[in-house]
Amino acid sequence: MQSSEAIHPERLGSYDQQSAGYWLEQMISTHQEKHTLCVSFQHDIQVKVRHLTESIVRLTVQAGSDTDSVPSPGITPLAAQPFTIEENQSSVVSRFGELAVTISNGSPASLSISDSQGISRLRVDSIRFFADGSSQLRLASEAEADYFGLGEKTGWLSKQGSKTVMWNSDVYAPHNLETEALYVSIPYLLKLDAKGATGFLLDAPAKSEWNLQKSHQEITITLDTGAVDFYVILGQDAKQVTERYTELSGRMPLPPAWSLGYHQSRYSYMSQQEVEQLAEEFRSREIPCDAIHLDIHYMRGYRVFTFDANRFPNPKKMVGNLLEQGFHIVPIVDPGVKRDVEYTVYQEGVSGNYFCRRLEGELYFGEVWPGISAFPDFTSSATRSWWGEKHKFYTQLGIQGIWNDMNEPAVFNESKTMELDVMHQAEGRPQPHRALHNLYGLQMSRATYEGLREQLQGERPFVLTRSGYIGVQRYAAVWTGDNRSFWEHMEMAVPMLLNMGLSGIPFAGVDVGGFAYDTQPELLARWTQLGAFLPFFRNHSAIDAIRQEPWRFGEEIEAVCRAAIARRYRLIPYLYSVFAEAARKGWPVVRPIFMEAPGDSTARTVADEFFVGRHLLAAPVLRPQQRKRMVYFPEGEWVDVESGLTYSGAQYHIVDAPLSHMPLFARAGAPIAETDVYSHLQFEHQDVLRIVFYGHPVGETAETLDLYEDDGHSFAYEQKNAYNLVRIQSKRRGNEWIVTLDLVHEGYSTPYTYRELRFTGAAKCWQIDTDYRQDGDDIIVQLPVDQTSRLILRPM
Ligand code: MIG
Repeated sequence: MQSSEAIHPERLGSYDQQSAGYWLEQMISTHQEKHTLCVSFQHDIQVKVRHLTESIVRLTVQAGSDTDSVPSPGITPLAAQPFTIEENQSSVVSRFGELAVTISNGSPASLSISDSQGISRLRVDSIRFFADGSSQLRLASEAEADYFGLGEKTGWLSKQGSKTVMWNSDVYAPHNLETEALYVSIPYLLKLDAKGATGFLLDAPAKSEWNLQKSHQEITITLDTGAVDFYVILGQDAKQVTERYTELSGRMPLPPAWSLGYHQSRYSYMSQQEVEQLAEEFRSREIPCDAIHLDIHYMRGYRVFTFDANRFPNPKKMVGNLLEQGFHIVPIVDPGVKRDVEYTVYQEGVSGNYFCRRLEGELYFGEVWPGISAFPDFTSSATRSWWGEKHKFYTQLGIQGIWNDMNEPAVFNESKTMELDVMHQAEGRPQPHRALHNLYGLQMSRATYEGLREQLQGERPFVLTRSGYIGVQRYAAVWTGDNRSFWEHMEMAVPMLLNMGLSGIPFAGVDVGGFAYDTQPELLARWTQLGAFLPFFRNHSAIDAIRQEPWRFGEEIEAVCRAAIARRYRLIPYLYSVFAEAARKGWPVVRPIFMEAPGDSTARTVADEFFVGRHLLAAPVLRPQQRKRMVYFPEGEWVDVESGLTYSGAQYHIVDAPLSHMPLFARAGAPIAETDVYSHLQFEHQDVLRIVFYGHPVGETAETLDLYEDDGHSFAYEQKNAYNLVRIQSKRRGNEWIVTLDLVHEGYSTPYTYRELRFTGAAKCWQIDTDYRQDGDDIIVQLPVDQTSRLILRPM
């Protein structure tokens, strides 16, 4: 006897899942709802267009007229603006500011976004919906366009030719060119072509697959579930688009100064005694260090919000003593809460209904370090406040920084994460994990940041996270997870971090020295030199790898590492100003060469050098035994900050790269702010501020440094305007070299009374119209901090 199952539709052979879909096609009607343009299509599909600024538009495409896709928590909502509309038989055009959207009727219908000159910048050729709830977008592409961004990905700087998956994943290994998903998902592309720069941001917390590999003609994006909800951002160049993109995704608040210092970590420093000895070692060896991280062994049986009393008998004393010596302790906090009925965090989580549950009501359990564990539902604000509140356990000990790991979330099972049907409450809009997976890390770091912010009474929190989504920079710095001690992994770090910067995450870094695998002396030296110029600078190694503190490989390597770390500390006033720029404008701290040389087509391909801010060009050494390297310099002149040798730009040069230091170049004549090196960073004790000009400017356009200064630890900069912004400009006017200092904003009283201007090598060829002193060939001028100044240098 056969049952009805015998004629199951999917067994009949004619069923083809692909063809079961339908396209966005056949426009039916248009209407306006306040500042939203609504266009109805066949199959009950609605396209909604909202112009958010003169250069940013949001488009949603979804089935059913009564639902309306809501921006995810990755987005900082911007209100829709009024627009004009033109309609004819075959298209609808909406326009506001620089941007127009053209919806062209047809089978399929297409969406084109064009600029004020009417030039199409981005075209969605088709959108297709499948019966299983997935959908696919095809973006038109052209051979001359190039793509960047996509957040934390392996591979080259250009994303043309790559295939990638947005699905936050705990990937211990491998991190190689085929690794499609890592810990952070930023579904964002920056397109560069002759017309300018264009951003494409897909707000999809569910899985999406991006294929830039098929051809140069199209990009396909397949979305597992949910509405098609995306933003297009227009601009002239990468800087402008990044600034606008971060209006949408949010910007980093200023981190505490200490977090810009050197961090030492290991999986794990096992005891209080070991941590205290480590700290002593840094101070006695005179290697600057600001933070020590505690990995999972500080806890009692991996229970978060506990210390193991045997290994860490007196955490309060330890934290206090170390703080006095200028070390911050950063303990790891994972999301999994051990299922232990005698553990208060577990009890509270259950009774407060803070953990993820199935739709039917039972708790979800997964295995992680503590064994069977429950997982907080960070999509709910009640859970976030509870979790944030729990951090009193740490803040009462004097801790100001927290390290969030395993928050993809990682689970020890085949899928490596939570089951897809586990529910998230999402503030009254419950959805399964499948739809919200990529939000988990973002929402956990948000809970952590907000909790710390409340408890630290005006001090700035530091949060480090492994997982994240659009906007993670609002709450945390990101490190790129479990790399290995391979030269190739150090090399890969550069394009990875540059693309993260373009994707809105300015404060990011990689495990210096490499996490897994045994590092090598020369590799550690070169990696420390590179790390010193990456935004987040932490040496970290795995439990089974050899130790890799800076002194582990003898005196020569130790001296190289010490010098590299000290170099960063010397440049902190410059670096901090670049951070402040990232906080104000969203520009990355480390930038691809093309970002500061938009017209230069060679610059677009350079993936093994980068800018720190606008004026420092770092050329890390990425090969063993390499003592020279090729460096591409964009237009202008460039001065090797160690040797003083000058290189002219718009060409490659071979430069010396001795083991002692990484090749670093300053834009000739541009202001670079430096200070003296101390064991740790404390702006209130900084007694020298030096503005150094390496070489002299060649062009008549002013090169600017907006020197930013504040106390480095409080929110007074935000709440009381307690900061200084000094605009320092340097330029040529005919034969003369003119340097100006303008006090754009004064609100912070510096510990020093003079700023020292140092013109390196200038005594040989320049004379200056003011009091100065000479140090070798350098000219030194002292300027009182409260004075606007103008200096003129003339050739001798
Ligand atoms: O499965 O806490 O990426 O930095 O040392 C390993 C132990 C869990 C992964 C993190 C790594 C950390 C390690 N963690």
